[in-house]
Amino acid sequence: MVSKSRKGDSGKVKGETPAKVSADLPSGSDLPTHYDEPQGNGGETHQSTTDRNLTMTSQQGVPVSDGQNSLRAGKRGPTLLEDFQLREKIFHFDHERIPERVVHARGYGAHGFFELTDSLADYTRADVLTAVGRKTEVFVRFSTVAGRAGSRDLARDVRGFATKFYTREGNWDLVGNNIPVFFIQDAIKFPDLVHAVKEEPDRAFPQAQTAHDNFWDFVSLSPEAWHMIMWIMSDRTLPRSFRTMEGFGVHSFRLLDAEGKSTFVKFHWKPKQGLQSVLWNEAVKISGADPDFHRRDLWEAIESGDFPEWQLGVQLFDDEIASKLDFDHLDATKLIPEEVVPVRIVGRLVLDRNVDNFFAETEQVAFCTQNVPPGIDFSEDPLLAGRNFSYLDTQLKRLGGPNFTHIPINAPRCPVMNFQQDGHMAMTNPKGRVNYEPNSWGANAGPRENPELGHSSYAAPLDGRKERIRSETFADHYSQARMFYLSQTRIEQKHIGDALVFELSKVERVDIRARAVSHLANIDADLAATVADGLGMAVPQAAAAARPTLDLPPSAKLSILANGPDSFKGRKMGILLTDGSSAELFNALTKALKAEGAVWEVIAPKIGGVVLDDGTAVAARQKIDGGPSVLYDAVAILPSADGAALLARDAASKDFVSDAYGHCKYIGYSDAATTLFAESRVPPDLDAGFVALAKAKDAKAFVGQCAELRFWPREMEVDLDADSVR
Ligand code: HDE
Repeated sequence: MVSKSRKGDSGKVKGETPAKVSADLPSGSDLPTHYDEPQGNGGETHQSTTDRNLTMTSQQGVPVSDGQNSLRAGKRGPTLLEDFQLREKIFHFDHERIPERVVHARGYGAHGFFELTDSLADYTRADVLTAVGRKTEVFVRFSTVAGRAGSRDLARDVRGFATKFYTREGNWDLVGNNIPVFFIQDAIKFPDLVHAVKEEPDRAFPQAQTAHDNFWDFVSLSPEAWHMIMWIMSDRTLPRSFRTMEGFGVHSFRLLDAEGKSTFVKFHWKPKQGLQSVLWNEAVKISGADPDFHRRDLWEAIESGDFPEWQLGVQLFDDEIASKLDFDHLDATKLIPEEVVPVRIVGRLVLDRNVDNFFAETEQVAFCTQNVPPGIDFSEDPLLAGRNFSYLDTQLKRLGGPNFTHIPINAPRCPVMNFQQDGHMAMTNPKGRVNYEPNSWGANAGPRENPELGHSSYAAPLDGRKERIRSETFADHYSQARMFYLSQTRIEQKHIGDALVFELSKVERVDIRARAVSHLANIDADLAATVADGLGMAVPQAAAAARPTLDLPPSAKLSILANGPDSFKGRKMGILLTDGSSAELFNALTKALKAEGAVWEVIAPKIGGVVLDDGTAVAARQKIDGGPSVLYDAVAILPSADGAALLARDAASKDFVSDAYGHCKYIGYSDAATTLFAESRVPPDLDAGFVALAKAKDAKAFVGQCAELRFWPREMEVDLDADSVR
């Protein structure tokens, strides 16, 4: 029997793709369907095959004849429980999710390698840090902390920067952040910190942000958090890209040489792409325009062959240097300025391969701070001690059993030999009769301990009373917060003030706002006054401080703007075109961008693209509504005269211009673009951030100018809050 394709049915015909069918199928067509074929595979988008190698199977390897129709008793009768194919497919689907990470749930990873360029053999016996030229496979996962796995990329938040080195001596996980200090000094406070920052438990919002009462309540009652507060209110928490962030191991670790001699070490990642962040107003708009902004950026850079690269730096110091510091290096709320202990560059990290599958690799990767090869060891930082417990424990919950090291992304690349066995999902139990030690099976005895090669801990002399107490060397909470603030450029200081005012304006309880500002009074009087003014309140009395704030020398390395790139390489320009745009300008601009190693996207009134004035058709990457200027580092606005008149009537086009202006971007423009500017809240006297593109040669100069990334003087003109820093 042939039944008719009903309206609302997919109307698919065996062997045809739905697209083709829908294009060809007039409504009410009499084309035959598969509905009368009890065993047919539905003829959906896939054709059936007779090739055994291409044959779909169940998880048990049983070939599947029809994956689109369940087994039923009669065409319109009940579905049968006997249908093991249906049950297996649904069963597997039901269990696709694993618990998301309790923090750092949203993340994105890539593969690459680490190459050692300078040996640390004088300090450590770790192969990964002594074999110059050795390339060690790595997997890196970047993340935000507070939001859930589906939250947006550009939340104001610390970024995780976790690296798994698959060394010849086992996995080394350097699980760091893009900020060198942390909120708290003792691991026992971590659950409170995380509860306070995440969504409030009764209402389940706000998601992925610190701008709410619970967070500011907690930190205003925790003076130790205030150095970190300065960092998270800075542009560090709004990175332009994972590629433009630094990374830090945060804690002091130890390097151990063959004799067991210890040297303290702090690890740094320095991006070759230079540091770069976005503005808050931009971040808010990017979050709507492209919630996947950072993951897309990393994916696209790697796919295009523009492999991001970082240098690995180490700060090495011993007890003597440590004893001369103004603070205790075991306190994770402190950093060691590079001016005090210089960073020595010892290697490079290159990310050159995207994952094949996000879940299998990025979601299942299990970082553990306690994964260290021989020659690397821990300091007595109490935060690190807590982490060394937490990470292993959390994997059991997330990955369901003790054999998560058998999952390919977590499996060491060197031999793994021991007598551990069984458990959920065991893939590789030891072979043979022996599964214990000591044993007397001679040549078949299996693996043995190796005191010479094996990991050994630093023989730290210990003494002390067992008690719950914080060292008085951890008591200065404000001096480095002040140092950080004073190390920023004026623009960056303004952004910190703006962020504090923004966040505290979202706090409903006035007493919490006041308590927060009382800490600022210990950090910088001007900042406290600016923020109090921004909140419309009087400056409160300074919070009681255990130690007076010291005036430490500023450190230039702490500023993003002082450590930016010197070219537009790896950046993205948005080029707005219309029909009739100048081919000469467009070609010259794209040539200059290519020469610079930059990329571009064409934005047009229609996604089908435009026809330039020489008749060339150019495809668009974005329709104007989907490609706002916040997605680009700089923009070129090159409409024809007719095109500009058209765009001047379009809200999205006007936003494109006014946002690029408001976000201090460099704007290249054709003569005709001024018609659009006149309608787009741009003052008639164009500032020096606007670059007229009349001739082909102007394009090169424009791209050169874009190396500065932003035309900062404009910020003083476009923001009411700028009055505070004039
Ligand atoms: Fe984490 N942290 N953390 N953390 N952390 C986790 O481990 C924890 C801390 C960091 O991409 C969890 O596998 C405690 C500092 C990163 O998979 C968990 C304490 C720093 C990632 C955990 C800290 C970090 C995590 C959640 C205080 C910077 C993501 C899922 C003692 C140096 C790794 C997981 C990835 C993830 C615990 C503090 C960085 C729960 C108890 C300080 C980059 O184990």
